[in-house]
Amino acid sequence: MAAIPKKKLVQWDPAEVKAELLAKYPSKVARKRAKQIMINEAQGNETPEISANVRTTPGIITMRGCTYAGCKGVIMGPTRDIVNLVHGPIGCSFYAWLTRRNQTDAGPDGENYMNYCFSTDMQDSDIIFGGEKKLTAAIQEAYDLFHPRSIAIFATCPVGLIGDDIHTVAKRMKDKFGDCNVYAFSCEGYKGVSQSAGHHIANNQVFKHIVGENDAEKPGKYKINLLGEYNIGGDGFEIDRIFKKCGITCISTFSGNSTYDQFASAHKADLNAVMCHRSINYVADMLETKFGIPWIKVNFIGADATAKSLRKIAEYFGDKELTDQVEAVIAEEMPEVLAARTDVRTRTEGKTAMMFVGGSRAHHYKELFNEMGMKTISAGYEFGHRDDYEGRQVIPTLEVDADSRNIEEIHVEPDETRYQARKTPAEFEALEKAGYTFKQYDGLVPDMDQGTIIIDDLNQYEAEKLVELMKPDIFCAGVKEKYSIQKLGVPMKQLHSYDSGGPYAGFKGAVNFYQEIDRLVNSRVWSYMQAPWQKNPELSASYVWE
Ligand code: CFM
Repeated sequence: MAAIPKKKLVQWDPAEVKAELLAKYPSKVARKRAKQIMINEAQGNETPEISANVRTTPGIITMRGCTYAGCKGVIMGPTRDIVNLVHGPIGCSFYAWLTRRNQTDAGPDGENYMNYCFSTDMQDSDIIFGGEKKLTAAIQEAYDLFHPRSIAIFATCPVGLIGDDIHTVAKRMKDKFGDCNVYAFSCEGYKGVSQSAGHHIANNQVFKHIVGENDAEKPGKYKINLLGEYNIGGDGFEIDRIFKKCGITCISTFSGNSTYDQFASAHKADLNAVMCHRSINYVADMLETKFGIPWIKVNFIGADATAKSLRKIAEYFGDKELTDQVEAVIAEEMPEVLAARTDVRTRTEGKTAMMFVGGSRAHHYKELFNEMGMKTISAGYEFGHRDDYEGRQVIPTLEVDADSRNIEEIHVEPDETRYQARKTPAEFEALEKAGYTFKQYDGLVPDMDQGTIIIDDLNQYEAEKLVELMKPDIFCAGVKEKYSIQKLGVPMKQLHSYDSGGPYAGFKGAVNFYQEIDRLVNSRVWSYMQAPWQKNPELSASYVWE
């Protein structure tokens, strides 16, 4: 690999960059990847729509995770009082053991199993003779030790391959205990093309087995659920602080810093605010159909976006008391944010960023970079669907392929006793006439500038090429990308786990982010780096098709 020239190129041609990214691939792979690389606003691009949520080509080092990761780690991981028992080899559990930095507050009861790692530790003999007995014994052991109110079982790849019936085992144990809800997730790693399938499997089961279980009235005047917020690096704590200050009651968060009872009471809220559209939009739809709770898209990443989202929540309730309080909170919080912003902008204005994260952050964090005067020149998702790029209007046109057919779609009807319209048709109409939008998300693409490059399921090779060609001032992705990017001389910020930083949500989070990014993009330390092979290239090879 050649050392990167120190001097920055001022301009790059997106069509040339795209051609360069594809140049080394065999033609079949190049054709497939071409559909996943989009020059924004179709400048000289034959593919006005992006191909997404499709299988990764074998052999390509994808940034994606597996379906089990999406189910066990992402959706169920942050709930503290459910024992999450993994049925599988120990490696799968180790991988999912608190590496996501989803934080929790142990709560007044102190019931918190987050720091434990529960696994059946499957061995060769279990693969040959079946693992159901071992699973039964593990569930019993967890119950005897902790008496939790709920045990969730997660299938890893071998469980699906040998055909252990985890759902029957779960049902049997639930009936046996009587005071512990036991259910299972068929979330084998191979079940879908990415972790996105795991989100869907997890959410479906939470909806079927938990939501609606607790009908007790919850105190609070303006009751909402926050869907798709996972309290990474304490983001959820900052959002909760702001809600409390505004007088907004959060009945449940799916699933940052959550408890079993929050899910069970979710139907008691009057509005669903959706943060990460990718991981949970279908739950918002199901909550609306079954219980009558409308949903809106919000974003608490970025101080301006936070203020906008708070105003949107207040407008829904349409109560002067709440509106005044929200305005007072914004007025109180913003001066500190603006002071920090003005300070960093003298150094960050005009710098460039690239972001390749999961299924929503590439969009959300663009807000923060905008606030710093920084331009996002290339971005994309690991596992976003077309609606996350292009907006929800494409959903009816999405093709159902063999992989998506694998994931259960729950058919939901209005609940006979619990369905309740939150507003009269006239009230909804008045809101919509005033420009209020429910159930709307426009996706990443409309927010990206013309000529920027949007890439789905970016891989290791393309990431390095992209950095080499476009030379961003900062690259944001995950730990798998971190060190190879730094070795290219470019600062790298993890936007999954936040490295060891955060929170970045809300007002205080924005200040944190400005200051950290300012330090990163204005430090020259990485540009002095040279990897050993850049100094002394020892090996060179070429592909057979060259
Ligand atoms: Fe939603 Fe997430 Fe994301 Fe996601 Fe994730 Fe994550 Fe993410 Mo890592 S739920 S899609 S599966 S916002 S773990 S908290 S950072 S890839 S962009």
